[in-house]
Amino acid sequence: MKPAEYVPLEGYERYHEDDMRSRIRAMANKLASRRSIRDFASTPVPRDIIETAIRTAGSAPSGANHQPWYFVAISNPDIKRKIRLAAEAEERAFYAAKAGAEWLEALVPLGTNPDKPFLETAPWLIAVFAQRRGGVRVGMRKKNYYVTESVGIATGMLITALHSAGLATLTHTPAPMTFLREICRRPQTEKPFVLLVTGYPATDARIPKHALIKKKLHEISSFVE
Ligand code: IYR
Repeated sequence: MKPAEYVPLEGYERYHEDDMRSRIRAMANKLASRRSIRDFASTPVPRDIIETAIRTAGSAPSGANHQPWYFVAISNPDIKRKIRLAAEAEERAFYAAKAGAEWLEALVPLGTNPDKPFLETAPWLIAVFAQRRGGVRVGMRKKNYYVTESVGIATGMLITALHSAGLATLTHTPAPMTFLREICRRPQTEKPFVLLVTGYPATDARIPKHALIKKKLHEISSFVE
């Protein structure tokens, strides 16, 4: 095995501290305005914007740089319908009993139910898959590392990229999601991770008040200096 090879760091930008403050504040405000949306407009979103968002997600850090993710972006109405029907079937079982009392109680403030019309209304569904095996190049069959962490980070970056373009998202996780693998024709070695719904919010979109409760900085962090 060849030892590591190196190249100089390129493209890094360093800012003065006052610029850092205004940049990080602008980012904080922009990201804090993100809301998960369930009321989507059917307005189309150009494919190239979704492509750029996925390219952004693909730049995420990952275990051994194996990039253990795969994204299937769906705008086809027939496939969206298939996904809606399969997801709603799972959700009906979930809400009927499978979830259990504590979980259902936790969902009450969100007002969610088994009906998922947004899976057809929203212009794009992005199915995110996690690859148990792969490597730094496509087609490799090595073991992947920190798969969940890596795909979680990539999904966060995907949401952030879409939000920066003015697109709303919903991280949707019908359980189990195995139907996604079949509908998207992905191999057994890939695990459906999340179904990201994206598009413009409907003009009359509402969000649950519950979503506005955010923990304060001192409640989520401590500093050891
Ligand atoms: N997957 C279900 C239930 C659900 C679970 C959690 I945790 C949520 O934060 C929201 C919903 C659904 O989509 O309705």
